[in-house]
Amino acid sequence: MHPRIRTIEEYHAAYQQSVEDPDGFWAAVAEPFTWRRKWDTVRSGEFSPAGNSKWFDGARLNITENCLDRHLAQRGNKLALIFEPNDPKVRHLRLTYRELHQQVCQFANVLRNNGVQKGDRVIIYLPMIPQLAVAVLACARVGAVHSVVFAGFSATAIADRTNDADARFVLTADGLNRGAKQIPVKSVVDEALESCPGVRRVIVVEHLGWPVTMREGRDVWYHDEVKDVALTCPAEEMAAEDPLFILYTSGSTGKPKGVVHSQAGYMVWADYTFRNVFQVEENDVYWCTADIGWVTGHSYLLYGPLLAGATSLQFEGVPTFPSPGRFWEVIDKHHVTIFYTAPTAIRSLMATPIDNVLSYSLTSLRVLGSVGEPINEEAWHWYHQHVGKGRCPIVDTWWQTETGGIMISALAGITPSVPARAGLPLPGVQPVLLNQDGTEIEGNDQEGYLAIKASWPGVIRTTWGDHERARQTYFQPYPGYYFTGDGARRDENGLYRIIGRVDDVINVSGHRFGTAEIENAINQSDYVVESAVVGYPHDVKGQGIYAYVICQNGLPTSDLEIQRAEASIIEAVVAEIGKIAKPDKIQLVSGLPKTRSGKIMRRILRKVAEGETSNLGDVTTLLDPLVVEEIVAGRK
Ligand code: 6R9
Repeated sequence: MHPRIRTIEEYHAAYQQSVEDPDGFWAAVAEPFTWRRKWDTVRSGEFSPAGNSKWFDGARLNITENCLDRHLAQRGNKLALIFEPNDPKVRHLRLTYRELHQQVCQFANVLRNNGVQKGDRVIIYLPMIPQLAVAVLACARVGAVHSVVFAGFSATAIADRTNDADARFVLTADGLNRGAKQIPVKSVVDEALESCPGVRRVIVVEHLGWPVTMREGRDVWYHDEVKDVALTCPAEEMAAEDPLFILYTSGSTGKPKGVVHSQAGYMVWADYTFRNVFQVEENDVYWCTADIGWVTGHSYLLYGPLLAGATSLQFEGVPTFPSPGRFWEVIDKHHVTIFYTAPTAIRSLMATPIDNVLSYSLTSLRVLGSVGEPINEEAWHWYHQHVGKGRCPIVDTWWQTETGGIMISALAGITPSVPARAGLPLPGVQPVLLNQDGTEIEGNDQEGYLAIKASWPGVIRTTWGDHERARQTYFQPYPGYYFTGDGARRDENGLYRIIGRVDDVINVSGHRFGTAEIENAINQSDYVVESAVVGYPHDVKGQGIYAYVICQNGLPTSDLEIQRAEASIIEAVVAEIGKIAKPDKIQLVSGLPKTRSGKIMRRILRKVAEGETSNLGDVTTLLDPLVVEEIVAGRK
């Protein structure tokens, strides 16, 4: 394995070198990878004005040679992937590095035989089964740009992403298991592709053995295609800055944007952060509970662990099926040593009887991780005491789809791990707190907008098809900095505490949604004239979605009318985005609080949703102050 930070002194030394001599620092980190050709420059490009960071430019490589081929000599028989199915009665599956290498090569050959070429975009809408991991790596092997769409998104969401990425290939399955539910995935894809004329080929993996409609000339079964292909597949040689993947994520405006990551920088960043944050050892069994459809699954279920030659567990199911002890049962069953999950999962399990966790030994655990949203102190302590039995350091990892990997976090057992603090920045990360006017706030015990001062290997390269959008979102608000969209506090010891989004993004169970995106969906309902969506504190989800909606024909009066309107609103959101974006509360209103210039005063709507109705601030600039009284009175 590559060298790793092992003491606090080594952390400080590495950090200092990464700031003073970034080229030397990152060249040394990148050295042990398999390169077809080394780089000409370590870092180039700029944040401002172009927003065009480049890392290891001139280098040539294939990331799957680094995830798989280079481990074969020493770790060929080591487990790469452990797959734990949704139903505990179904036998688990284990793949060694040699077996995973072969499966990826076979899938890659199937892609090539079906016309996939370097640079083509491939949409992957697969459940959390081994073929999802294999398919992602197969795309990387042939140089295709994968774009995984979480298999809970709606047909409309798939279609939007497929068209935005101009993808001609889709990989999917017949159906999926999620707890007690089974969902017909292929039929969702069929519906989506009615509005995607560019798609030429759909490759379908059989998982549940369900009947599906196969469209002649477009759809093929994976098991038919894989029959006669070779067991090896030469890897495509990629340039360092060629795109590796697109992952769509929500912002404060418009449709989700396709965040683009590149080959070399992303690889170095995923590997470096994985090894150092989790302090991975050769015999660890590592489990990240995120779906590969989110960035956490990309960087820390798949790429990071495989680059590091670790054993990664992939779980198809949900934390509460068949019982709320499932996570802990899986940890004991596979002797998991490092466990990485989200605060929302912890909170939902905390709410169930404590015996669900106390009846498992959990003695294999060594390191615990958290990601996706701030972890509240109560959840932190519960996790520490009942899961970690007081002896496992917790790494609260702050990062974003756009950052490619972890930015601020404890290094397990090395740098301080304090409840409700993400902690210190990783080497290479220079966080700053900014004032509204963009000046840096010096010193500790301070709060401001969180921005990053210098480029790091995993920084977003562009938003697919629209570089200007990336520039305007991340690099223009505060020239010279990458703007995160989060607010943060630097405590008296210099540890960072992430407060939450400062833009119109809501974080529901660790998943990002733009308020505008949900409003657009709600407005698709025939009942709706206008809507405004805000987040509010939610015990389990972190934030819940509160929707204020003005209906056609004024306020409905009968219960039946209200129910119909609400059902139609929910249906619209499920159809446009998916069940995960369903509003938690809907309040039908006759008007929204607007300024004279017509701007909705979200501050007021947020306060009402939070229940802080006694202190609404200044409402005198409102066009119609009476609206506020009605909204307060009708609060859900
Ligand atoms: C990895 C991931 C990013 C947003 C981010 C922030 C929130 C993530 C956090 C956290 C506090 C943490 N966030 N990790 N907030 N503490 N440890 O979640 O990416 O889906 O793009 O979300 O999530 O608000 O800006 P992504």
